[in-house]
Amino acid sequence: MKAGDVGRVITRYGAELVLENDQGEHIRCTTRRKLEHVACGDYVRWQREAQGNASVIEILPRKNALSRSDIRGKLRTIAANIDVLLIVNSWRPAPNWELLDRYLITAHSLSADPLIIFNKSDLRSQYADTEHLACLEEYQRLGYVVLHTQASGVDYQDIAAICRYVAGRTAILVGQSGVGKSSLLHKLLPKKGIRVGAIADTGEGRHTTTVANLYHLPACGTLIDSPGVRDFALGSLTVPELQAGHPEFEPFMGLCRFNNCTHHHEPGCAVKAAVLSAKVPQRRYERYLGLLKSQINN
Ligand SMILES: Nc1nc2c(ncn2[C@@H]2O[C@H](COP(=O)(O)OP(=O)(O)OP(=O)(O)O)[C@@H](O)[C@H]2O)c(=O)[nH]1
Ligand SMILES: [Zn+2]
Repeated sequence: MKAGDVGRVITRYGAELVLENDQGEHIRCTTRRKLEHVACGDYVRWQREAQGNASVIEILPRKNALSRSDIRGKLRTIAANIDVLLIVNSWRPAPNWELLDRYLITAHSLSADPLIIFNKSDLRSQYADTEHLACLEEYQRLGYVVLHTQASGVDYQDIAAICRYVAGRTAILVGQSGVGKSSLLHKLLPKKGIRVGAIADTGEGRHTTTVANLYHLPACGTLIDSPGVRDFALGSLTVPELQAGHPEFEPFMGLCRFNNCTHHHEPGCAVKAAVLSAKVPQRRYERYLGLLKSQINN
């Protein structure tokens, strides 16, 4: 292979990476110290060294990157180039609407498309109360795509719908504990689709659950997953990010009396007026205030 080929990082164990090239071949690679931040999902340029081993020489520009603190408190990039956030919720445990809002805001700040998944549809009639259903309807009215799934079910229509949504793009699974992310992953990835598992089988790599892996889904989609990816740092949202992550505020941007209006206590706030006239959903606005308070207190 010629020098300077492009590949995508499909997994990383310490200093060692596995890349995949256009032909679907896997290449074990090392990386130079200055490229230490290379992460699963990165597109890189690599070359064969004189000794025969492969080495990453450049990380190509990223669309975005997810990071989280490691055990020493150092911020590390854990995945890059994410197009879709699959935000998994369930009826039991009950929906955490504030967490959902945080993921939606984060998706917006990453320029990634959110897909709101409501798993455990078999428990819906038993556990979804009218308040929950009203909340969910608000998201649909705002234009968010909502998909109902049953990871424990034998029907694969839901899985096919997720794959269609992701098609040709790279997704991650996020959501609170117990909603069924692992169950959905197992249903999404019948064994043959798990390329990294195949490497582990041939002894080329070690399989550890904390390492982010890139998987191929049906319909040419890609999924990056690891426990670390599932709960990447959600803490650091700025007030402008918070506001930009609320599409219902958009028609009123620039109409508040103060340029830097937080839509909280300021007089002449167009967003507050819109809440009073029911143009902005009351529940979303109240949760926005809660998030605003937690960001300011941070
Ligand atoms: N009734 C029902 N139970 C489900 C469904 N999907 C998953 N479960 C169950 O929900 C529980 C939690 O599922 P997991 O897949 O482990 O959830 P998770 O989101 O990966 O949880 P964490 O690993 O803690 O983040 C398990 O007991 C599953 O069997 C579903 O569609 N219906
Ligand atoms: Zn305002």
